[in-house]
Amino acid sequence: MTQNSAEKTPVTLLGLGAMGTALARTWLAAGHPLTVWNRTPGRAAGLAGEGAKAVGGVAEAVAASGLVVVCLLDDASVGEALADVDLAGKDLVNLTTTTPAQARDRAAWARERGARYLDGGIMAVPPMIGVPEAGGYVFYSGAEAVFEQHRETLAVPAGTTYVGEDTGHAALHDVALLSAMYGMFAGVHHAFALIRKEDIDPVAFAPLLADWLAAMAQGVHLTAGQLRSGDYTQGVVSNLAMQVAGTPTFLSTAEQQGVSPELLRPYFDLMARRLAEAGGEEDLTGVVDLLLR
Ligand code: FVH
Repeated sequence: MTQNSAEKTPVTLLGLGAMGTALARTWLAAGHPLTVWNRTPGRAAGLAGEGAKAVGGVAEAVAASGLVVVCLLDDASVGEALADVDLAGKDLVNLTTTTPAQARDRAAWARERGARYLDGGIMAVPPMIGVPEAGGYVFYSGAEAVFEQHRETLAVPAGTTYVGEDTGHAALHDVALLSAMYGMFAGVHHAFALIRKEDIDPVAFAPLLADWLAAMAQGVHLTAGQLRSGDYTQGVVSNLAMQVAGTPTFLSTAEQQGVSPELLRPYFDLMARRLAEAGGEEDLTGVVDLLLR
């Protein structure tokens, strides 16, 4: 059901950093009555000029709306900001990046104070907020009733992906995707280091790298299928024995190019361990099991 302007859900937003400010602008543009609070009040001035109600106290901000969205630096700042605030009857949606355990603890903390709780993990940077074609979205987990009731309002800044009642799962999805991103950037940086001292234009090299990574990213589906079936030899294209045999080439090339192997070597060590334990017919998927403690 689409709300007309007069029925738009009032929103309170706590936190006007780079992300909070971007979120705020989208709710204002969509016609939601918006109350904002920030620890450093000066950051609210611009939004007040755009139609937000900027208040000086966090309790006043929370009292203004049934839906309270929090986007602060970290979990500690959420606890600090809301320590003495009456949350009874509120729907608290926390978009602050946390660990899964912090999200679950924060949900219990909110319940004890009479609030319903939904956790969010933002898969976007501020310029992607309010730009649907940029592809940004937010993982949500926790109280499904809160998600359903506010789905339309939550979809204003970015897409929404609900990942279940376990409150920790939005944070877990968020951190898992970002961890994969850091692994990817580790490889990207190693690749650029390899060509850095040569007469190779990094700008010309970049599309080759990006296209290769995009093609190889399809491998996550094969990995997922193998993890689900438990058969890591299923559909193998490049087996582990062949890949481990190739690792000296990568390490020697790094040596010859004057590049530290410190990003590659830990992964190669895991590949060699898995080869020793499980044989060479598998894919790389067995490394997942080696990481589990
Ligand atoms: N910006 C990004 O690229 C990422 C994208 C993915 C999601 N993250 C997470 O979003 C949360 C907020 O990030 P942000 O970009 O808005 O961060 P800052 O610009 O640094 O603003 C931080 C706000 O938190 C307030 N704050 C800090 N400590 C406290 C505290 N103890 N009590 C109350 N408020 C606090 C700070 O207030 P002030 O310094 O202006 O007074 C800002 O409003 C974050 O979890 C990212 O991981 C963003």
